[in-house]
Amino acid sequence: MRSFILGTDWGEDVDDCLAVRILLRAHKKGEIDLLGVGINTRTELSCSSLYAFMENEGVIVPIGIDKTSDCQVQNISYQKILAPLAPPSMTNDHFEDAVRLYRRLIAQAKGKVEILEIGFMQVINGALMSGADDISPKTGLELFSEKVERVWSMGGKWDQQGGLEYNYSKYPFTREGAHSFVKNCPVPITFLGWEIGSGVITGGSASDDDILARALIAWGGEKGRESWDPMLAHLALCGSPELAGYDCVNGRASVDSDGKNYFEIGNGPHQYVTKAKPDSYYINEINNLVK
Ligand SMILES: [Ca+2]
Repeated sequence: MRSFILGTDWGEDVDDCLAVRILLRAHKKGEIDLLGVGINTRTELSCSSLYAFMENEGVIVPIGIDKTSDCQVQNISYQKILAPLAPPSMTNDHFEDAVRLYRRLIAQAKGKVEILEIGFMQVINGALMSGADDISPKTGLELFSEKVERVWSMGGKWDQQGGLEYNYSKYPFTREGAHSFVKNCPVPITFLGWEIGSGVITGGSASDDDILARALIAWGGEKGRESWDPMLAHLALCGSPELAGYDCVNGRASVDSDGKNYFEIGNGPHQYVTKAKPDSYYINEINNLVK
């Protein structure tokens, strides 16, 4: 069975809720092993709201959080709805540091691990650049080389050289994380860029008593939300661009220190996807996975 770790900027945008649901459901059905979820943003309600969302899905997996993240989440509306459903007095302090979680899950995995990133890159980069510690005598680079099969990243804007996208450019620490990770990662990365999910609206068909609908409404997405993150989850679960309805462009990607992305087509460890089907195809696929 394929094993996954998920990194999310939980709380920033509501499309993360759709992606988390898709992965939790696949885990619950025994289709994948979701080893854990690392949160790369930080509010007082981060971990408790994610825990409550998992509990509502009927499956809890380990949660970690970047305890030093200084992002300023503007709209925590769905965290406010979810957090009161968590056990009383649960705080971020009850959860592991996200870089340690990544190291531990990768080191302890029996086989290969795939990592999905639907938010900022400082945690996965922190894990990659980490040194030996009490978890493992191996460096992050050694752990990734030996145990990580592939990274799936929602980020970048690949229909133009110098594209600028939120996850890779929002804050100085996200720019540095994306720049370093794409440069140093020793295993293949598949990118799904901003241009893929833009305008593809999903989630609006969730019934009113569904916690997902309540999260969408709280956030301001009554009719659904653009599908960056659930499209990456769907792509990763399918396991290849072709099976998920995409073509791909192969080569070598880079992200500069300003967060702008570039791509050199040819032989290389990277690929970004382009749509091979009309938007209605992806909308149906994702709505079926989250309804
Ligand atoms: Ca996200």
